[in-house]
Amino acid sequence: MTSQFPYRLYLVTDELACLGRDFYWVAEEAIKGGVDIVQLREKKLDDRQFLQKAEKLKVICDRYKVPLIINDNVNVAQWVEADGIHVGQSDTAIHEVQKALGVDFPIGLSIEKMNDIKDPYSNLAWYYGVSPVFSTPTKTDTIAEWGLEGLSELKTMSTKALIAIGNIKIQNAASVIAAGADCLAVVSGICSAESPAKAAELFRKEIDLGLKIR
Ligand code: TZP
Ligand code: MG
Repeated sequence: MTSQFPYRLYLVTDELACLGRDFYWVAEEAIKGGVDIVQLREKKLDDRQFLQKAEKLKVICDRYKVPLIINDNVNVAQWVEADGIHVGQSDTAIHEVQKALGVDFPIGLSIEKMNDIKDPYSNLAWYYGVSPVFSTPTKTDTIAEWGLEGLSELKTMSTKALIAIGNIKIQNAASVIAAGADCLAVVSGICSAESPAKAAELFRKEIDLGLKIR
């Protein structure tokens, strides 16, 4: 299953975290630096604004052949012919999303606690977002952090690709990979970096290091 998720560095967008710089510039720089999958996640937009952003971001992602995943919006995912959709535990239920988009449409699912993988529907997921590995000011309505030990334990319980999210920085990236993450999902560590390209490049180096030491 993990082999069907070959991506290593997952940019999750947040326009606010771009600190006033052009959103599309940040995304493109991040991709140039080594981001190989992108999720559009903008909580402050209405449906029309979200769709417009998705359309523009899709053009950039297509140019670099990087998949675009849409956060919790079935209509937008369909309209822009996204490469996948991501839902959290309190979003649209994963089986409803699958019903709407079809069995072949890739769906990422956030896992907030061990019990979440006991839900039989969780098996429909393409990957699990391990949320949050570390608590983060970017998203404060979270239950509890997994920590490296929780992440490693989850790895032994599931064959799904595990995407670590939550305060992932260049400084802890290698240890999160070594603990069992297949991919790192990053908001502020890339969007707020002085050079999003350089940050992505450094993340990729740490990911390679983490893969070697695990
Ligand atoms: N889900 C769990 S933590 C998080 C999301 C969307 C935000 C991660 O942001 P950052 O800035 O990389 O800590
Ligand atoms: Mg959500």
